[in-house]
Amino acid sequence: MTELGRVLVVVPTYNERDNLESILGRLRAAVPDAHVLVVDDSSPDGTGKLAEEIAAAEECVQVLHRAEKNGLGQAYIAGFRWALGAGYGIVVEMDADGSHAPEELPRLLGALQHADLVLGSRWVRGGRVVNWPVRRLVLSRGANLYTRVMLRMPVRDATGGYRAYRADVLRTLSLDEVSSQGYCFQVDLVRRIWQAGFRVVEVPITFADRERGQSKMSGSIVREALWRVTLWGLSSRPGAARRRAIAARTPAGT
Ligand SMILES: Nc1nc2c(ncn2[C@@H]2O[C@H](COP(=O)(O)OP(=O)(O)O)[C@@H](O)[C@H]2O)c(=O)[nH]1
Ligand SMILES: [Mg+2]
Repeated sequence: MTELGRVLVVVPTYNERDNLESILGRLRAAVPDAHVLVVDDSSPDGTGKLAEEIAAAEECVQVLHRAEKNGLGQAYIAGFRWALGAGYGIVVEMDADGSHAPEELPRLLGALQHADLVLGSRWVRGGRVVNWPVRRLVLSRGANLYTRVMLRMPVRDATGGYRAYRADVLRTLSLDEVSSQGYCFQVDLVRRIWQAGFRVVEVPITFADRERGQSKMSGSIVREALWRVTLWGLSSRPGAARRRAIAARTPAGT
């Protein structure tokens, strides 16, 4: 419990059986008051069943089961709705695979006292990435550079998934309109929140590559991010709104 209310950590899972117990144990030790919602997309490896077993033993853990793998973004939207319905004051995003150290969460929560959204950032001074293959480093740096330029948004790590939101900020968003499925969901939310004028703060984190299980990153996730960021960027250029207004006024056939 903080001044801002109860904390819910939303942990999306797809085939994270070998990681779940460890991450939940570390989280419990690091932030004993936090509650957890595991959002599992019917993982074939039985992560959902394991989550149920943990939830039966630990009151602070709950599970949201989804019928099929529908992307990280939609799993988070479902988790956010659940969190807002249950009246939490702070909603945290954290991966299940150990890349986001629960021991760093108190620092993110501390920064939220003076911010509306806190991003755990790999790409600010003091941020680090451990053991990531070069192609992932290049992808992350490239994606963040492209995002920064296209959206003219002064954020160094808009693609990361270790964050703390004030629930009141999530409440102002039309979650129905967020159609991002994959990891571009992260860019989508920070963009909406920044454009609405809320305070977005980055705090450095050390991101370590997973030791067990497999990454779900894929070509289609990268392609979705590329076309969506391009579209958002083009539609928010100065003049774009004016051009749209002029087009709307121009009679058809002229
Ligand atoms: N529920 C759900 N979780 C997902 C999905 N895709 C990825 N995840 C989870 O999101 C987190 C980040 O995914 P990960 O594969 O580690 O991505 P990477 O760190 O970028 O390689 C992990 O906890 C995954 O289990 C999905 O479609 N549905
Ligand atoms: Mg990962």
